Amino acid sequence: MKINITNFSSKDEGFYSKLDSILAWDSVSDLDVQASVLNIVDSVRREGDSALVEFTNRFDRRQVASPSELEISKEQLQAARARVDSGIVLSLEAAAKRVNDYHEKQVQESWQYQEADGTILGQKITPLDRVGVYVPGGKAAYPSSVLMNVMPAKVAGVKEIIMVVPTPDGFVNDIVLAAADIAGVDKVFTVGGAQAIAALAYGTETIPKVDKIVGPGNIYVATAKKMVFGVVGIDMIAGPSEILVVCDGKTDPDWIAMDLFSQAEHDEDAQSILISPDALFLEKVQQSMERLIETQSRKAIILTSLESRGAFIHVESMEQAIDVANHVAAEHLELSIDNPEEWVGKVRHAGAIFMGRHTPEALGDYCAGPNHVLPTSGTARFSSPLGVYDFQKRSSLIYCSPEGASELAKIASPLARGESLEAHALSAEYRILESK
Ligand code: HSO
Ligand code: ZN
Repeated sequence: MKINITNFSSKDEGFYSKLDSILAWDSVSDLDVQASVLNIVDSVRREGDSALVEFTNRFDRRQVASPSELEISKEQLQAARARVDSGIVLSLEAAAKRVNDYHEKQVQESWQYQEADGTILGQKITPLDRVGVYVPGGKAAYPSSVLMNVMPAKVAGVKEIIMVVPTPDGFVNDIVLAAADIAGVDKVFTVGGAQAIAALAYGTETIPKVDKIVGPGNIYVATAKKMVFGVVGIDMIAGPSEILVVCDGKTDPDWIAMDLFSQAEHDEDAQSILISPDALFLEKVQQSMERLIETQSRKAIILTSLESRGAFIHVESMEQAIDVANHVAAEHLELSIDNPEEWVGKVRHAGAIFMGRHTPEALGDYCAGPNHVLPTSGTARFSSPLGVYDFQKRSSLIYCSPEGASELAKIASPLARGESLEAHALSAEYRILESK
């Protein structure tokens, strides 16, 4: 079957503006959505459980009578885990172990140093007390995302992890519950949407108030997260997933076709881009895609994604391929080339860099170890993958010896007087030793 994918070349006139036009992603939330989310968030903040139950019954088509029915017990999590195919459980356990081991390298330690006069300065690291993890329901329910959001919080030492997951028509995915059990989630509630975000942000009689909310969600969830930011911390507002593959033309075209499909199958808005200095290779991948699409269970989603947002870009050289990759700042960058270690130093902007022909994004999505929650929509220019550092915070430490205080006061006092803050000046000056 023919696939109409945008094809262009770095030699085309206005190349970068053409590129920018296919990257453009409008993430501005809709005003109607904002109005309804504001109403939901405000009702849950004021009325707590009663509003939470009412919205849950309305939006998820449930008949919850008492808020206590919203909690999934530890026993229910274990029962779900027992129902899941043992091969899947083993893979979840193996993935959890690898994700844990990788994230342990990210743990930040407190530090301090002492100056000659005895003054001590430092930084104290403390994990967050309580975190909420939002897990989408329905077709976007990814057990792997449960691991990726929960494991770094665990490694950071977060005391309590609360997971929320919508259960439309009462349906809950057993593999998601098994993943929650394996990752060590403390409490699970079957609520979703903006009402779940509000419940986590403000607390209700049943849902404990958290300090930070992480995890992906639909437009209602994203809008609610933006709204409660400041009351609680949030991770990021993720856009559709993207992959950019740079290939020298020597990888099996079927492999590259499938790597592009693997991103496209996530949703119609996902974006898959292939860049190569080898024009003939681009044609071969096109042929592979046209043959392989027929075998795909998510064919319709893949086609919409590729035809609306996909692109093949022919460049003059590998240098130029990397320049374009830096311009895109993709969530996932595959360097499907002979010597990725020679080129990786030139990559400045990418959420995750997959090095070499044997490193498809799919392995990183599930189990290599690094996090799959990554900056999207070009935000890799200034932000990083979700990690342990998102669940730890820093406090500054200052201890002044009498001599140290006296010396610092001599610096501080003129500055305080320059700002006309007399109490500051005096507070510092009282500590000057000679003046006593
Ligand atoms: N590629 C997705 C993560 C994922 N893939 C979950 C499969 N399951 C966003 O990085
Ligand atoms: Zn994926």
